[in-house]
Amino acid sequence: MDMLRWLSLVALLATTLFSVSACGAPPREIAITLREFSFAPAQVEAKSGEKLRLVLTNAGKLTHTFVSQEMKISRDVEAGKSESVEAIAPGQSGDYTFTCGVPGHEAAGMRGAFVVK
Ligand SMILES: [Cu+2]
Repeated sequence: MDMLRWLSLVALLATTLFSVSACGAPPREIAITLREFSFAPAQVEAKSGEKLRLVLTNAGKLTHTFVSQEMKISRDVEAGKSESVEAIAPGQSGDYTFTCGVPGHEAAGMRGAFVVK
């Protein structure tokens, strides 16, 4: 086999392997810290339909929750603990609010948004 043919075969193989691995791509990890009374970051950018893994860490002294109706997430996070939750970003661009569901916490500032592009 001549060199050119061999190189094109290698290129084809590399392309195939790349597309297979891209298809099973792991979710993008986003760390969000919860405390009295905020989310940090309060704005999270995502692409429509993007696979995400949210790592929610409660750095506060009270239990907090992470609630997103559109992304079907409702997770309690005890003080000092971390919770990991997988989700798919909405298919349509826009701002999607997330909040803490503990009474009074949203009003105190525990509110943020996914900004989907
Ligand atoms: Cu809270």
